[in-house]
Amino acid sequence: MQPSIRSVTTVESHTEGMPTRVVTSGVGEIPGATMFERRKYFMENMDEIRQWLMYEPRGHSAMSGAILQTSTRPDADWGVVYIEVSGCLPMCGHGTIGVATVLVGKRMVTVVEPITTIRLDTPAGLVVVEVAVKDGKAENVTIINVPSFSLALNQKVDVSGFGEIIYDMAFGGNFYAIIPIERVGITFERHNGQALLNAGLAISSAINKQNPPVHPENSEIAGCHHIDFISQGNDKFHWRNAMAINPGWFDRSPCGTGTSARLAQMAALGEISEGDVLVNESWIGSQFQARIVGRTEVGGIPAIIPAITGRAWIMGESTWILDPTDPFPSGFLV
Ligand code: PYC
Repeated sequence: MQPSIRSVTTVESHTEGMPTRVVTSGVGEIPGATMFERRKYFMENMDEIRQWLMYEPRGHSAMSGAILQTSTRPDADWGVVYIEVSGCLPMCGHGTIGVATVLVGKRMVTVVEPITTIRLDTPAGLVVVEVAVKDGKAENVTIINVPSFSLALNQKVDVSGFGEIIYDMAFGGNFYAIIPIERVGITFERHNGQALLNAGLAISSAINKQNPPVHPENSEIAGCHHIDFISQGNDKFHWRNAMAINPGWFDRSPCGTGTSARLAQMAALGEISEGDVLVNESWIGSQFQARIVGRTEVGGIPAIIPAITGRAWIMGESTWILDPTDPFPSGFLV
């Protein structure tokens, strides 16, 4: 084997089509007293590891992953720092479903049938995950996500090339601008992908200049990099979404934090309540189911506790090395 200046092991999974490269060893304990601090330290001092694992030629323009950490809190089993091509999200739903499936599949938690409960220390707070297990295998995963809320309804933004666009801003672990797709004059069809991504980038850039959202309890969570173009499916609880994410890719999964934000927005509009199930479908047609399992408040704003259910599959395992002569130690994006 050639000489290596770095080596990490990963378990490769996908959640309803969206990859989660789960880093199981080689990064070590990231400094920080909380997972939010560890995420910050990682972004400021170790970002070359994210670029190395997410960008080409080891990843691709829609790559995503999660670094397993020891927990910083006594009530959690594992800690997680989420990584993706765009940076490090405070919380990632599809990533959490991938992590839980890997923890069960690799027996990194005590596996109990029919339900294995895993408590994860994430940068956005404690996330409890219930894994339905049959014959030792994870069949589906339900995330009890962080409190999610509608920050503002009927906001107006002036977007170059589109004029005034009306959107709702909601939080589900990240901020999401929710926009019925017809408002940008584009239909929900695969050949319109690039046009939707361009619209999403123009809208998020305009929102971040004119009316950037700020989390009411943590001003370090700010800005909107996810535009959720929605289109009704078969009935009022079945929706399709094209989730356009900076710098220009679609979530292949229905987006766990985006589905949580959408559930919070629907709750604020009185369109859904306890007992109803939202079926949220991704750009590639895969689905999450979402339910309201509690109510609370965040910084004085009414919030819901969302439960998001989806499936993930383990695809393989890798050992990544970095040859000192490799001309692309931080990868590249084209
Ligand atoms: O599932 O929360 C999610 C997510 C965020 C970005 C990509 N996936």
